[in-house]
Amino acid sequence: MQETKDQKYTGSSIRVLEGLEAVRTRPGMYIGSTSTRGLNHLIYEIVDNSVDEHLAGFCDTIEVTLEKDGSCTVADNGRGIPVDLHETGVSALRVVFTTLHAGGKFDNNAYKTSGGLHGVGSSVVNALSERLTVQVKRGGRIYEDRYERGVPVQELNEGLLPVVGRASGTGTRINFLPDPEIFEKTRFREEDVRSRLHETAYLNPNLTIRLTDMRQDPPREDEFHEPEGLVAFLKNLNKGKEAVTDVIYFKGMSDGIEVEAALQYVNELHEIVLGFCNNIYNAEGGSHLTGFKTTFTQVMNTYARGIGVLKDKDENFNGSDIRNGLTAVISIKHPDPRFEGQTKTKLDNQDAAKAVSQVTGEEIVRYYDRNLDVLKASLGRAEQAARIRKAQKKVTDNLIKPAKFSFDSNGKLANCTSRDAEHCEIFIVEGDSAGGSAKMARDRMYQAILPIRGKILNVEKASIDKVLANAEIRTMINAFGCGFSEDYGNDFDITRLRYNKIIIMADADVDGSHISNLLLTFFYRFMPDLISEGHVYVAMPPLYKVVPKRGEGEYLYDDAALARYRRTHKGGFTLQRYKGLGEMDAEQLWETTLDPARRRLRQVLIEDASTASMITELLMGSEVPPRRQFIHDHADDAQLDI
Ligand code: 0RA
Repeated sequence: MQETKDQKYTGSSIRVLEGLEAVRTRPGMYIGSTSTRGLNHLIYEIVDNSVDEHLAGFCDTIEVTLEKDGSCTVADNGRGIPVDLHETGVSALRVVFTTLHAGGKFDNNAYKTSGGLHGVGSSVVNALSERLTVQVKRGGRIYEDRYERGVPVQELNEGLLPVVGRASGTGTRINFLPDPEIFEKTRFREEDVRSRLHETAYLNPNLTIRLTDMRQDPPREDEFHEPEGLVAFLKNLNKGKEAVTDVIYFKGMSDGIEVEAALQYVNELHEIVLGFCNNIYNAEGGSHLTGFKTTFTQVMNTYARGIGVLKDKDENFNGSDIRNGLTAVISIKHPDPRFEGQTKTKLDNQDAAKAVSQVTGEEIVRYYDRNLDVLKASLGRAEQAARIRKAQKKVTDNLIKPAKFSFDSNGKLANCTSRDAEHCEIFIVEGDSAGGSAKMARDRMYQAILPIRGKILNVEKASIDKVLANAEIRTMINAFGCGFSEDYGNDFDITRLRYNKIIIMADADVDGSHISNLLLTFFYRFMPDLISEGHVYVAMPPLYKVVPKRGEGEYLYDDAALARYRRTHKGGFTLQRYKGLGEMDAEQLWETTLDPARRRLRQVLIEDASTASMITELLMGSEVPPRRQFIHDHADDAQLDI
């Protein structure tokens, strides 16, 4: 084996190694993070290549297996990655797996069906895998190549891969084991993988994706095939909600860009509008959504005047009136997409806005001209929204003024002394008793405490006037100081934010996670920039305290840590399990949850497509371990702070 490795350091392969070394040094640049989310991303990188082969018209089935040994296998029945000699003198397949394509940064966003050697992302996965084996079935033979941490360990024969068997048909099978040196956790999360693969199936109606989790006993098998495509996706998003209109579906081409959309009004007081480009979700939206929203607003206002819902003297509905209760999925195919934004998921191409505008304009008119009853139901939602908006203007006007000056509307907020927002934090604490301890324990110069009793209002279910009348919500709006989204009639201004970190502190039980969910939903709807700009965190109190017979006691934050502790402390120790924050005294609360040097926070990210899974996902955000351990583990990973 030493021999094969030495062989590698010749000619062009040196460049190759340097490329993959960069991936190992800065994994976050290529897969977003090294948490479970980044780990799962490895699977999506490989699956996306098979999806490209499907889009090229040669593959209709993809099988994903989460293996017992912790590896993952992705197999497709496409043409098989080419194995013949590449101009560099080695098998084309090896070039695909050892060459870093395009300049990094979420490569999966690119459109890869332009006839080149697709397989973007394969080299990234290879670099981050302890081992990877790829088998290609072509021309009656099975070829194989193998790598360890991106370095080839399979000897070639005049540059060509060995034949390890015979079989009919064609296809590619890739098995990889994520490298524990890179990833904080190496167990794929089946629920996340399942929902992402299901989403992929919705976006590719002629594709079948199977997922088998061999780690479960008995193994769990799912098959995703969604011939109804986007319409089925939309129905799934609206599952359990009361429909106000049928599903409207259309598809068209403009300027070489394919535009597909599905929309439906439901009896809810908010909108869900999701954008996809080349089958990849755009968490930050972008030009396709702008194009859709602009034209949809125009067309609906024109109709509203046409059928007399709006009179001459009335002003137009605004965009969020029109989208009150709307669920929409806009999916485009673009030959050369560009992305911007914090996570490079915001579509930037201006021709996409034009194309979506044009197709939406034509198709919506075609549909509503024939479906007047649906039109009336849709406009009914807009009327309702406009009525609420106007009735509330006074309420919000009254609220805005105090919002900028008063910081405590009901006496419960224990504010911090400093006004230097950069260093200030506010803890939103579940329960009065934990709130009391937190007030005693905090660093009062920089840490504010806002106790919240019981369940806060579910803003998804309540009308805006109820939301704004809610004491807890008013206190938060007042305390944060930056107002709330113009979608709800205010004027959000993040530069006025008084705390750099907003930290949700709830028990690690069902009630606690429900409260976190409700708070996150409120932020997501009313102050989404707080999340997208990275100001929102979830505190993670420890689950256990262990005290050995001899030596120092220590806090453990999860079950894995406890298992590790058991392995390394055979001498016996006492174990205390914390059931809730209320069980900790002020000092313990400081040591474990408030002290910036020792606590553990999860930063909340906006990333997932469907709202339901989004909330669950939010709670799983990226993990920020205690400072010392963090600096030790990630000395040169500048992405996370604290
Ligand atoms: C380029 C050309 C050909 C196939 C592929 C790429 C290909 C790549 C991947 C990655 C995962 N599964 C894949 N399946 C196919 C076909 C070349 C030819 O046969 O002419």
